[in-house]
Amino acid sequence: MVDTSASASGADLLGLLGEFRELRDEFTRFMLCYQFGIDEVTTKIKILQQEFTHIHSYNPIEHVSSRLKTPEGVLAKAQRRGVSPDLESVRAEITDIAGVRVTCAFVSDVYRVFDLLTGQEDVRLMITKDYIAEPKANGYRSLHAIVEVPVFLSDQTVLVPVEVQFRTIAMDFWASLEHKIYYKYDRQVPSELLEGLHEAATTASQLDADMERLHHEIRVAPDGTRSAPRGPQVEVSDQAVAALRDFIASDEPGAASRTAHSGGPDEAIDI
Ligand code: 0O2
Repeated sequence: MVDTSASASGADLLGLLGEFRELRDEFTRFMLCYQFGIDEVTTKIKILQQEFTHIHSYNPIEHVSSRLKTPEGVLAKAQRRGVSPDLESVRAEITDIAGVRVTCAFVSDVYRVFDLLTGQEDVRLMITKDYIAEPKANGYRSLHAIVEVPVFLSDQTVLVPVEVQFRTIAMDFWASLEHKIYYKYDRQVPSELLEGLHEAATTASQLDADMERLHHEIRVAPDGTRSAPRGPQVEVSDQAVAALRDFIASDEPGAASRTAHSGGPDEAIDI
């Protein structure tokens, strides 16, 4: 005799396993898009950093870091927020799954990098929170932006929100300490410590203002000229420039007869 109940429960189990696998694949794809969003934004920031160093001989970015919320963290936040229990709603309402932090030396650089990133044509600025202009009650300062960037997959383009926090070194120092204290005291921080943190935030803000002023003074010489630029990482040799000049000239009328008399691109030229 065949045990139908056993085979039925076996089929149920297989169905359940299949469903579980599908859900895992869907959640993995969902999370992966946020990692790609982080990669896109991080690449953009690094390109700005390198281009700035080459063209303007100045690096406005000290440090770039990123974090992807854990899948458990995403669900916990969605539940706390009362988001409808489906991934589409989570996608629409939880905008800090992907996070990038850009640390600059000076406040002016914070705004400059923010403008350069959010001004790019494939970056859509969704939300800005300027906690530098208006610090939080505890003293927290940073410039937050939720930006949406396109991620090109093999079969579709997905628009991924990424939270980008722009801050100075002093703001970052303060925020890391405040974060540690907050967790050490399990969010019940003694009031004298809160006061101390607030004072430290004011000191950090003053430090930012002083550093900005000094930075401006050393960048601009007494005669109004900018200080000597740092050497670029990519060197274009005199020979390469001469070769480029010959290359461009080769397209001009009469170039053939000129090159017949020239010693070629490797010929030594005094510049
Ligand atoms: P984590 O692990 O750093 O990501 P929400 O993002 O919805 O929770 P809100 O208020 O809508 O909260 O967003 P907001 O104000 O833009 O803050 C988001 C993030 O900014 C936080 O993320 C922190 O990283 C940072 N932040 C905001 N306020 C403070 C603060 O007072 N102290 C410190 N140290 N960091 C702050 P998470 O999700 O809290 O943490």
